[in-house]
Amino acid sequence: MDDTKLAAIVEAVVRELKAAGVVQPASSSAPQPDSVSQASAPSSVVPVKPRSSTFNSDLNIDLPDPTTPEARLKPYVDHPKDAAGVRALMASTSARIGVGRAGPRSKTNALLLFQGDHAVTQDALYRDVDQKLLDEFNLFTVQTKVTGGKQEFLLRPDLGRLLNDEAKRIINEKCQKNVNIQLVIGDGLSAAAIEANLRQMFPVIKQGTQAAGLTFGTPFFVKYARVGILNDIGELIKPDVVILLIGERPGLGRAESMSAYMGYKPKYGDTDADRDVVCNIFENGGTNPLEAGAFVVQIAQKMRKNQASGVKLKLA
Ligand code: B12
Repeated sequence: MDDTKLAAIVEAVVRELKAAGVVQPASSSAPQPDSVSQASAPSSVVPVKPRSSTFNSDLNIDLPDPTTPEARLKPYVDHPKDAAGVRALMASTSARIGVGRAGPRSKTNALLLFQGDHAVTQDALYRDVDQKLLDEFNLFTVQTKVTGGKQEFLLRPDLGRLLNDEAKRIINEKCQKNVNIQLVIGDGLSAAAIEANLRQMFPVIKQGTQAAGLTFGTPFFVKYARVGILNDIGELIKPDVVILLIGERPGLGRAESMSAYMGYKPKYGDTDADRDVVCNIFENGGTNPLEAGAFVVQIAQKMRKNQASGVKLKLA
């Protein structure tokens, strides 16, 4: 496209913006060399000067925050046959429906919302659990065999299932052995999940265990933990039941979901078939963390009674 055609297009766009009141015409007494209005002057050269403080401040290109609950539920389908139906469908699911399209592409709003939600997911995955929270519950930290940071943790799940030698030494030194219930917290795949739920769930599990007349072992935190870490912990502490609170793989816009994975006398070679899970623990829409705490203690008692967990417990 030659410069003349381009300048004509720019001129037409600016004329429409002015007509719509988005851009104010520049005052003749105060020329604004960098403003959009200058582009309206027919010219064979397209203005490419960098923006400066004199850029027309009335031109607002910001969209409203797309992450508010109202914005998430707003339909963006052009001319829907059944507008109320689209709204009802959107309200019935957290799936991204009713987002419309701009030609073959996403609308800007839908794209921004996706990028925002994706950023929440990335933050939850790559961030460490707040040390202040761990201190609040006197949790000491040990680490798995992951040595290369989060990147290695994500690429090598096998290493996240094994305690390193230092961890074994510390646990042997600090933890009471042969307890009824051993509570362990692991970062897993979401620091946000632990931060959102631990404050509520920890006391319920501790008090529930003690109220049931059971011994509550020395709790601790495992960095770079996967579910399979249950086996190493079972071998070291020899508890009846291990409860592992761990961050679930975050979904788009859903990073605060935690799980409690549990096993009866976990040992080397145990698999997920030997374990139980209470999942989707979060407030407002998931399993409430207070209720989940009580439920987990009930399951632990059932495991002790039947001396089994996982599939064996279901068959008992
Ligand atoms: C990823 C995932 C899987 C992956 C795990 C592979 C992997 N290495 O990550 C795969 C596809 C294999 C899988 C399979 C199954 N899963 Co799954 N899974 C999930 C998911 C999406 C995330 C789990 C997570 O983040 N864990 C935390 C991280 C840190 O754990 P990890 O160590 O990286 O991975 C371990 C766990 O994910 C565990 N795991 C995964 N699913 C299940 C299910 C059960 C019952 C147990 C005990 C363990 C377990 O297996 C991994 C290896 O040890 C959850 C959804 C959720 N909201 O949690 C469902 C979820 C946990 N799975 C579920 C189910 C039912 C299953 C299956 C039984 C499905 C089936 N009928 O075959 C199988 C059995 C799993 C097994 N290992 O024996 C349910 C559990 C419901 C319940 N309360 O019992 C969930 C909650 C999904 C759902 N909403 O229905 N799963």
